[in-house]
Formats: sequence, C-alpha cells, structure tokens
Amino acid sequence: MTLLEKTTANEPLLKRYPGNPIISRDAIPCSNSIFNSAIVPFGDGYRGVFRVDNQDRDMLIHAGRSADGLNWEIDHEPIRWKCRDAEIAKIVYAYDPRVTFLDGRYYVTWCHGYHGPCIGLGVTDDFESFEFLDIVLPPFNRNAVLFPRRINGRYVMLHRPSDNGHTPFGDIFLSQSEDLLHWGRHRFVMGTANGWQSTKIGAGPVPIETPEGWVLIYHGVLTSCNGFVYSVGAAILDLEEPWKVLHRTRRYILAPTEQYECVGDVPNVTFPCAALYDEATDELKVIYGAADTCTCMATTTMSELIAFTRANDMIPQGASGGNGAR
Ligand code: BMA
Repeated sequence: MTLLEKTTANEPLLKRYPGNPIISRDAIPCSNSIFNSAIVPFGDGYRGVFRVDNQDRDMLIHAGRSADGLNWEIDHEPIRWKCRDAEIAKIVYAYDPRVTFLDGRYYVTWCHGYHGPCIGLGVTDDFESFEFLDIVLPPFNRNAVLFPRRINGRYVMLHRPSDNGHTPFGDIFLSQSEDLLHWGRHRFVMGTANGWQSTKIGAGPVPIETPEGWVLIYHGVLTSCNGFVYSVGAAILDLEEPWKVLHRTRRYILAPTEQYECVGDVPNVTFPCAALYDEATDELKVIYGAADTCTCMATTTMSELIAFTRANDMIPQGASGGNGAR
C-alpha cells in the first residue's frame, strides 16, 4: 500500500494522541482557555510558553514546565517581561507564541498589542526570567516564527502581514536581519491555494532542518458559510534560499474533525505552534491549539511527512520558481 493509499481512508497524516487534549481549558485557576502554545526540550524535560486567555478574556503568555511533555505545570501568573524601554513595556495583549532555540538562547516571538497587533521578540535562558527585547514588525502582523539558525549569515523570520480584524487574506513572507532587531530583505514565500488553504495561510512551528530542505508545518484557512476553518499542511523550503518552496501539500495533514477541535470558543480550528522532532526515532510530535480552547498533540514521522509532502505536491516539479510569486 502506498503512503497516499494509506491516508485515503479518511485518516489524515497526523495521528492524534489518544489522550487529547494534553492541556485542558481550565488547567489553571484563572484560565478560560489554554491553546496555541509553544514547547521545547529543556534539560531533562520540557519548558513552554502558553497562550492563556483568562476569565477577563485578556490574552497573555504564561510559562510552564513538564517532565514528559504531556503533563504540564503552568504558572498561575502571566510572564512578567523585563523591558528596558518604557514606551513598549506595557503588555496590552500577547498571544500565539513560538519559541526558537537560536545561538544558545530561547527566543520567543508573539503577537503583541501596540496600536494594533504587531510582532514582539523576547528571550529567556531559563524560562524563569524573560526579557522583552522589542517590537520587530509593526502593525498589522500577528503571526511570526524564527528559523533556528542563521542562513547565509542572517537571521530569518517567517511572518504574515495582516489587518486589524479577523483578516480574510494572508500570505507567508520572509524577512532577514543581521541583529534580530532590524528586519529587511523581504521575500514572498507562498500564498493561498485551493480548498483548505484558500483564505489565508500562516507559518506554524519553527522550521525543521532536514537534508531535503526546511520542513515547514503551517496553517491554512478556508471560509465556510459558518466562518473560518483552520487546517494544517506542510511545505519544504530550500535550505539556502528558504523563500523558495520546493514542495507543498495539496491536501491537509490535519483538519478539525474531532469534537475538541470543532466545539469550543472558536469552532473548527487546528492551529500548530510547536513541533518536537526526535532525530534518533524520526518521531515528530506536533503541538496544536484546538478550537481556541485547549492544547493537543498529533504525531507522525519525519520520513512519512516528507514522503507525503512530495506525493501530494502542488508545486509543479521541473519548473523554475513555482511558489506563486506575483
Ligand atoms: C487567528 C489567531 C489565532 C486563532 C485563530 C482562530 O487569527 O487569533 O490565535 O487560533 O485566529 O480563531
């Protein structure tokens, strides 16, 4: 049976963890919901930063720790960011964090409230003390993730320019920096496509480096008569020029079909923000927010993900370019 045939029986490539959700909406006293969160291996266990919408419906980021990546102890209070610049120090809102281990430190990017949604950058060494470095992209932008190393000497970030509402458009762009604070050399990476990714797309977890290219897991949105539907796909980007898309799934690898993905504060949402890849076993665990309510996990292997992305490729092979740049 080919990989494609294996996944035709209404089974997406990503297999849900049977114990989902791994973090319930009420895991800490103040929480209305805990979702779209980022976790990384740390020491003998794991650390993470969690989007917690509290019962005032503030959107804030809390730190947490876990021995096994499944059972989490999340701080009851949000992170108190240290910030040298009083102008930006006040946290109006902060959500949808990603954590990138880069140059030996843990960098956090998130959607930051400052005269509209923009991109905040912070750093921590221990997940106890966090420094808010600066706003690195101005409004309107609410989705960004850093690559885990410099490419050709420059830091690289994927992000999605947007508007101030529930943006009904969105393509993935890439920007580059010499110092993590000043960003330029902007490149178009990829735009919307048919079906599940027809309204907008946005980068998910930190891209993972493989011999085939950077594996990018991303979310794609379609507009139904009942609102947005958020599914998950994958792409493989060129190692040296990561704005070049080598392969990209025509078909989703996960879509909201389970009760906990379809019923919640925002129905029909699967929103990946982190991935744990174990090179020794090839296992890939994707952490995603479900229905803007709770946090879940789904798994595959990197070899299956790459084979599936190639087998379902929507990029014409043999053609130059092919990322749909306009
Ligand atoms: C996006 C963000 C995400 C959320 C998604 C679905 O615009 O706000 O945090 O998961 O919408 O509501």
